[in-house]
Amino acid sequence: MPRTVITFGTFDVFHVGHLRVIERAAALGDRLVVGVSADALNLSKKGREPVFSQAERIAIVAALKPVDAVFIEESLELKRDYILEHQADVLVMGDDWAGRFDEFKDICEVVYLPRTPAISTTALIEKISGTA
Ligand code: C2G
Repeated sequence: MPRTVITFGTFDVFHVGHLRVIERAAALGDRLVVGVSADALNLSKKGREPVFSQAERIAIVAALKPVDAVFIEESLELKRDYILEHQADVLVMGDDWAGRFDEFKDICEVVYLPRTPAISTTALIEKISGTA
């Protein structure tokens, strides 16, 4: 049986930190499925509209070589359903989420990877807009 890895994220203003977490997630299995946060979910999570729409963000993530499948993550509460639906063996998240998804250890492995230092969508937006 191929080992399926699942990860989630907004992936707005796609940057190398996003790429690195996706590459490292893919290396933990044979198949990588990525849930890309819906625009409405991002608004409720971060209190602002993403720079790129969910259609644009999903197109970027789907085009990446290590990514086998993508879907829209509509709600944080549906994580268990997504894991089961995609038959994921491993859930991978950056360590800014450390401990937050331990409740899924009954259905899959849960791995938190160290974030890539010194880069974030928020920092990029501030740098580009001159507010940093
Ligand atoms: N990331 C990283 N290094 C960075 C920035 C981000 O490793 N410098 C990782 C995050 O830890 C996360 C992924 O990239 O695993 C996507 O980050 P975001 O787009 O910020 O996603 P987030 O809003 O945390 O959404 O259901 C969970 C959420 O949808 C996760």
